[in-house]
Amino acid sequence: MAQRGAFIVFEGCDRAGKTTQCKKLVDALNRKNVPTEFMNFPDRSTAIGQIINDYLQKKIHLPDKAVHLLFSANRWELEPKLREKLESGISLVVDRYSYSGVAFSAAKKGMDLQWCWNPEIGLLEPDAVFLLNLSEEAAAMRGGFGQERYENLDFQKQVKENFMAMKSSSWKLIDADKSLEDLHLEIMELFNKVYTTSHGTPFKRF
Ligand code: DGP
Ligand code: NA
Ligand code: NA
Repeated sequence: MAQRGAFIVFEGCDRAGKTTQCKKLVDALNRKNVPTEFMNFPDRSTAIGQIINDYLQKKIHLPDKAVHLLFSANRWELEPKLREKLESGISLVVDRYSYSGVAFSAAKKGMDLQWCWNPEIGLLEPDAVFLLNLSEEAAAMRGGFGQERYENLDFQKQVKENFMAMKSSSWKLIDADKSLEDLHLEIMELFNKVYTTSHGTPFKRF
């Protein structure tokens, strides 16, 4: 049986460069013959994901708790696919996961971390979480927010605090205020450490 793939989650506030770095990591690993796939949450392509998309684009309104459970259901509906890929030896680089779920939902009034965490219990746990951290000043220099729900400064500050409150020893806090290439190299090194720990051998020799 193939050795299980590594499962890496990227988290962070909006505009930290997560999606770009996820895709660069996936490409680099595939070039080094580490079979790797990109996934992202919310996955807007499913029926549940389409409701989430309408909610984020402010086309519909939903109560906070209901929408939190939809985001969570979106992760659960893809859980069999994640499991299957990891078990077949494919590594996964995932752009947002349960931690975004909890950090964003708990930033709302009347929602707390524990309530938000409950529907996430039992989902596959990543080998590592890479938290891309960008100061407000550096983020502001990257241009304005988009038009989607949650894309405002006060909300994002609360989200960042929530990420910090959830952080555990398997999280790598990464300063995202550097060039694309420098950030990519740092992430490759970190991935190599995680891969070596879970697989016993590095994926590349130095
Ligand atoms: P993205 O497509 O990565 O830009 O994510 C869409 C937005 O949804 C982003 O602001 C983060 C937020 N988000 C991601 N997962 C969850 C979740 O489970 N719950 C809530 N409330 N928001 C989430
Ligand atoms: Na966004
Ligand atoms: Na709250």
